[in-house]
Amino acid sequence: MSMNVFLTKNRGLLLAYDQGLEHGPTDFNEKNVDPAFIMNLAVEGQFSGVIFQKGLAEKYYDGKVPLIVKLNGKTNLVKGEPLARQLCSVKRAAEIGAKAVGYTIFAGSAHESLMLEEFGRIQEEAHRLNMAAITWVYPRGAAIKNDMAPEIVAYAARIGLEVGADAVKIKYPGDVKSFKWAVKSAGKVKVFMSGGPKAASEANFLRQVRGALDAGATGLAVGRNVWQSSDPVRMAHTLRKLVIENSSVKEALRA
Ligand code: FBP
Repeated sequence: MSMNVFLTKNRGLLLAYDQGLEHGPTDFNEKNVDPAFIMNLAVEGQFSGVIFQKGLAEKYYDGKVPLIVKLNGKTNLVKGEPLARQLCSVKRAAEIGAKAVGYTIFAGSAHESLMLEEFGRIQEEAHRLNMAAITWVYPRGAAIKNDMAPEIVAYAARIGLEVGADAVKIKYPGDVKSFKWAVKSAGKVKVFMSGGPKAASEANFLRQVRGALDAGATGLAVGRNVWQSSDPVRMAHTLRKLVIENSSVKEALRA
């Protein structure tokens, strides 16, 4: 299924806002705790898509930016091997207006088979309804010693291809060469770099994004590095220059 609705010049910049479930409001401040603020940011920041859980999408989605509904999720209150089960049907996501569904697979978890099986079903349903299926592949659990190790990141990318995803969201392992191998391992699947916690230096974060793009990534799915920024709209425009306009870090910072 095509990711085209989320792409400009074959690139995409997605705004992630499912952290309220994954981490709780500890990630938020007075402004960004309000999903309406994020919806406005998605529009003003000219994002290619916005990612919400069902609850936020039902109450706050305004139809102005393509929607991805995240179908599974978990809190961080439960310890042990990670498992995130389906919380919203593909049909319901389509009714709310989603053009794609998102689903996290914790590869390497003792429960990974449940998530692989669930995603398999979701992918088929999504494609029947003409929607793209995006998977966040996060290697995690006691068996995973280092989720940023190049071979683990490449494995995550390959899982996206094997399970029939249209796009896969993975972490940046820190260098272009390793990410290039991950992108190659993903084959025809579009690869999105996952943002991560707010970086100490904005320039460093931009350099990582530039590295991911140089390695062949389609784009970036980012949350905290934008909405925790002191000027989220400016940060969004800087990232847009980098991702969509393919500019250098220097040019993007000048804009
Ligand atoms: P961020 O850019 O804020 O990292 O968002 C990307 C994301 O994948 C979210 O969709 C998700 O909630 C979060 O990261 C998962 O974070 P963690 O790696 O801490 O579980």
